[in-house]
Amino acid sequence: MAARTALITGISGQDGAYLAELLLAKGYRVHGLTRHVSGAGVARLPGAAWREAEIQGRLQLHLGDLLDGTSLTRLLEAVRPDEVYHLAAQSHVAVSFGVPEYTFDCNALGTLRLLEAIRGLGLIGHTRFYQASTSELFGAVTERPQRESTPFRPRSPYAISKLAAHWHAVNHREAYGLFACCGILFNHESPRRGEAFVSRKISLGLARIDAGLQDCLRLGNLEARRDWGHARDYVEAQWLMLQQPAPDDYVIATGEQYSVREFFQAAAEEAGFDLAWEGEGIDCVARATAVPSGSRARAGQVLLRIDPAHLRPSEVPDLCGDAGKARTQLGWQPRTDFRALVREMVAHDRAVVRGAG
Ligand code: NAP
Ligand code: G4F
Repeated sequence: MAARTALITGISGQDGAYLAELLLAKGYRVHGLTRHVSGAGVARLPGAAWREAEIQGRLQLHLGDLLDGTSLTRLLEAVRPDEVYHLAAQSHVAVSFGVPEYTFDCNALGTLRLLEAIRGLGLIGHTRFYQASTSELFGAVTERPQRESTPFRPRSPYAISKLAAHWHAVNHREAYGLFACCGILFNHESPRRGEAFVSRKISLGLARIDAGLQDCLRLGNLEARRDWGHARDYVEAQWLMLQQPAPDDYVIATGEQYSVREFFQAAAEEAGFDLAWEGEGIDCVARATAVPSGSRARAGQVLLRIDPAHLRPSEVPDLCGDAGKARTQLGWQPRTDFRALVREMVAHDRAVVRGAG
C-alpha cells in the first residue's frame, strides 16, 4: 500500500515538530508549509529524524503563507494530501491584542482560505482536515470542567479568530461533507514551546538566573489557572481524530489545573531553588532562600517580580478540561503529568543554557 501523505501547516512550531516526528515514524510522507520569515525553520525537529526523512524523501518543506491563498491552493494541488493538519497560526494571546486584524486574517481567514482551496480543488472526498481549536474558546467559562458542549465565550482577538476558524471547519463538514475534526486542545507545553509562552519563559528564565545570565523573571498574572499537558501526548490525539470512521470534535486535556504561581513554584523546586513568597498583587515577589550548588544566583535574590506590562486587557482566569469523550471514543489519555512536564522543561533548559555558556 502506498504511504499516506500528510500536509502540516505550522510544521516549524511546537506541535508541528512533534507531529512531523509522529507521522514519519508511522511511515507517512510529510509535507510542511513554512513561510519566508520563519526564524526557527525546522530547528525544532530533532536533527537525526529530519536528516533521515530528508534522505528518504519522506519530508518536504514548501514555501507558503496563510495570508497568501494562491500559495495554499498551489500547494494543495501539488500534494493532494490524504490528511491536512492545520496548525499554523498567530498563536500568542497577548500579541493578538496588539495586532488584532493580522491575527484575524492569519487565523480565521487563513483557515477559510485553506478550506476553500480544498473544496475548490475537488478534494472534499479525499482529504481529511484537522483544525487546531483551543480551550481559549471557552474564555469566560460558564461551567467547570469544560467539555465539548460548554458554550464558547472568547475573551481575546486570538480566541475570536479561532472561534471563526472553528465554525468554518464545522461548516465545511456540515455543508460540503468534508471530513473535518476540531481538536479543542488545552494548554500543552514542552521543551520546544516558544519562549514567549509562560511555561517556557519560566523554565528558560530560571536556567538563565542560575547561570548568572539574568537577574530575575518578570511575569504578569500569577493567579491564572491552566490545564497543562505535554505537546507530545497531544499531537497523538490530533492523529487519532483523523483515523476515526466519522469526523467529530474533541476536548483534549489532563483534567488537572495549576496556577502560573504553582508552575513557577514547581519549576523553581525542580531547578533546586527554595522560595519565599512576599507581598501581594503587583508587589508580590518570590525570593530565593536557598540556591542550587554551583549556582551563580545567591540566597536572598528576588527571582520573580510582577510586571504590569504582562497583564492582559482581558484575562481567561480559569481553564480545566474534561477529555472524557476523547478517552472513550479515541482511546486517548495523557501520559505525562504536570510534575514530569515541568521537570523535563527545566532539565532541558538547564542543559541548553549550560551548554551555551
Ligand atoms: P506555535 O509554536 O506558535 O507555531 C505556530 C506555527 O504557525 C509556526 O510554525 C509558525 O511559523 C506558523 N505560522 C504563523 N503564522 C503563519 C503564517 N502567516 N503562514 C504560515 N505559517 C504561519 O504554535 P503551537 O503551540 O505549535 O500550536 C499549534 C496550533 O495549535 C496553533 O494554531 C495554536 O493556536 C493551536 N493551539 C495551541 C495550544 C498550545 O497550548 N500550544 C493549545 C490550543 C491550540 P514560524 O515558525 O514561521 O513562526
Ligand atoms: O503561556 P500563555 O501565554 O498561554 P495562553 O494565553 O493560555 O495561550 C496558550 O494556550 C492556549 C490554549 O488555552 C492556546 F490556544 C494559545 O495558542 C497558547 O498556546 O499564558 C498562560 C497564562 C495566561 O493567563 C497569562 O496571562 O499565563 C499568564 N502569564 C503571566 N505572566 C503570562 C505571563 N503569559 C505570558 N505569555 N507571559 C508572561 O509573562
